[in-house]
Amino acid sequence: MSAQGWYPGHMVATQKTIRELAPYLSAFIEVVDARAPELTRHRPLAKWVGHTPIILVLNKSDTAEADCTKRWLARYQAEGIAAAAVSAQSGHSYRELGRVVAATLRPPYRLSVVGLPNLGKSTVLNRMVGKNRVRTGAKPGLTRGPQWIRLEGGWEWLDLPGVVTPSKSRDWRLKLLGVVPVDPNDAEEIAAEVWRLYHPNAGDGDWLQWGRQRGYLSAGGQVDSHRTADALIAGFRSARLGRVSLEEPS
Ligand SMILES: Nc1nc2c(ncn2[C@@H]2O[C@H](COP(=O)(O)OP(=O)(O)O)[C@@H](O)[C@H]2O)c(=O)[nH]1
Ligand SMILES: [Mg+2]
Repeated sequence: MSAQGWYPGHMVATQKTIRELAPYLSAFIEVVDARAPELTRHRPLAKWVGHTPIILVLNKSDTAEADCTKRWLARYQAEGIAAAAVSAQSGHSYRELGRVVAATLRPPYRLSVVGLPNLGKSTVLNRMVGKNRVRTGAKPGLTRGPQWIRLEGGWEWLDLPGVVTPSKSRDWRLKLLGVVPVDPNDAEEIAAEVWRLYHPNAGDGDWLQWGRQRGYLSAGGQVDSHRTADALIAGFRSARLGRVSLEEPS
């Protein structure tokens, strides 16, 4: 099968849009997950954007190990990559992104948010532009195209439609992070991995005990492994089980 044979049509469209818009933008804001910033980067983006810089936003930092996130930022700084750690959902430190942009670029700041699914692109954009902002540039017939949101101080945000999809979609960590859907058949395997994140020396079925203790039982009094797996995955995602990073800077 040719490389184009399986390449999703909407990705071709997104790639085309990004390539065409790049010359008009000051930078792309690439949203990644602070728990796995390299794994959740979209590798082909660097090729698509040409000379337009990419600023990394390590979002969901409220769920990552704070020290690990600091090490990532130090590493990006050492590599000359502009990066900010934020939590767009809580609003914590989202101004950091504005500081990094202002330190890196000159106004007007023409920016667009890109990244893999579910990393918080819309949440970041809403945080930066204010939730109820009227979208300028919305004209009848153009509502599905890219829309500029213009703010004071030379800030211009392009609400770019279309998502990019990951190429490494079999990685269980991308499923756990919600970038790739969790197949119900995979949930238990992922749950066992989640348990090991918090209990490195755990045995294979130990995660099921957690479900038993919480009363996740099926009709026969057996532990309900599906429900337990879902609860572990949800507990990781919300960091209710604790803040854990999945990737360390090497
Ligand atoms: N814990 C946490 N969750 C977030 C954060 N930002 C976004 N989310 C959640 O991540 C999910 C995906 O967010 P969304 O903005 O729709 O992602 P998009 O697909 O990249 O546009 C939603 O459930 C958000 O509430 C964050 O900083 N921390
Ligand atoms: Mg979105």
